Amino acid sequence: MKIYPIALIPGDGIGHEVCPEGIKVINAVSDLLGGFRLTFEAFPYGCEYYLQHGKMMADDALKILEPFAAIYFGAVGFPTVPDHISLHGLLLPVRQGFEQYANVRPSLLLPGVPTPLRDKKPGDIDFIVVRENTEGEYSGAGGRIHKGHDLELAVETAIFTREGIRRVVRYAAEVALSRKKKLTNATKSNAQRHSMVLWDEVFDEVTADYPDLQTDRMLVDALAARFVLKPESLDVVVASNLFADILTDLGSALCGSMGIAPSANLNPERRYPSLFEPVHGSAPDIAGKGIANPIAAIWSAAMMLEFLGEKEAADRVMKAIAAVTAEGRTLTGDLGGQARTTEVGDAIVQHIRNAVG
Ligand code: GGG
Repeated sequence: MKIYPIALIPGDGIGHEVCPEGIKVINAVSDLLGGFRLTFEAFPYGCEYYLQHGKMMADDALKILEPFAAIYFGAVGFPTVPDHISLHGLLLPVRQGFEQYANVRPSLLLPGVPTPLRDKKPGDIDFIVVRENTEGEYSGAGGRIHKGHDLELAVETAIFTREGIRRVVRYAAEVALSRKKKLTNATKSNAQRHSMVLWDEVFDEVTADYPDLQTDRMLVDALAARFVLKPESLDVVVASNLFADILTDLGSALCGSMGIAPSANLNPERRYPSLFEPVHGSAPDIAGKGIANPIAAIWSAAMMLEFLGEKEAADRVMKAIAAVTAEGRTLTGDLGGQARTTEVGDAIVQHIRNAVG
C-alpha cells in the first residue's frame, strides 16, 4: 500500500468547507481502487492564526511542510487582516520557497454548466494557462517612502529572470506537447520594453527546441478578447504571474463559475512539495453558510492525485465531477442549483462508487 502524507491547510473562509469535500472524494476513490492512501495532517495557518500569533504561519513552516508529498490548500484572506499581509504571509512564501514556479490552471467547460458565451459548448473551451508563479509582478520587491506625506511614493518592482522565464516556458511547452501542441505567449512587450522583451526573447529561445509545437505571441489585452471571442483557438497559454492571474479569472467565468476552477502550484522537479488549491479565494460573503461550490477543490484534489502518480484515481474523480454537472440535479447556487457544499461532495462520491469497471 502506497501512503502519501499530505499537509492540509484549509486557510480561511470557505477553505474550511471545500477541503473536507476534496478529502471525502479522495478517500472514496482510494477505498474503491485500493493500493494507495492519502493521510492528512492539518495546519491552522491563515488569518485566525495571524490574529493569535501576529504571523500567517509558523516561522519554520516551510521546514515543517517540506517532508510532505504535497500540500492541499483551501483559500487565504479574510476581512480581519489586510489582503496584502495575508497573501504575502502565507501563499506567496510557500510558492516561492518551494519553487512552485508552474501554476497550472485549466479552463474546461464541463457538461451541463452554462457558459456566458453564446453558442459555445463543451469542447469549445478547453485550454490551460501556465502561470509563472515565483517572480514577475508578485516578486514583493519595492517599498514606500514619505509615508503619510504629500511626497509619498510607492515602488513595486516586477522582477523577471532569464532562468525564471526559461523554466516556466519549458514546462508550458511540455504541457502543450502532451495536448494539441499549440503554445501561446501572453506578452505586453510593446509597452513593457525591458521585462517583456526579455520574456519574448526567452520564449523564442526555449520554443526553438520544440519544432513540433505551433507557437504564437499575443499582447495580453488582445489575448483577453480572444479568450471571449475564440476560446476554441487556444490550447496552452504561458503568462507572467499577474497577467495569468487575471486571465484565469476570465477563463473561470467563461467556464461558468469561479467555483469550479482548479489549480496546481507545481515544483516540476519534485525537489519540494507542490501545492493544490482552488483558484477561488475565501469568499467571506458566503463563508460558514455551507453553500460554497466544492468542485474547484475536488478537481484540485484530482490534479494532486495525478501529480502523485495516481492517474486512474484522478480520471475517476474527473469523470464523477462531469457526471454530476451533466446530470444537473446537485449543483450549488453559483451554477444555478440549490445544493449544499456537502451534497455536491456526496453526489461525486456516489458517482465514483457507482462507476462500472
Ligand atoms: N485558493 C486561492 C486563494 O486563496 N487565492 C487568494 C488570492 O488572492 N490569491 C492571489 C493569487 O493567487 O494571485
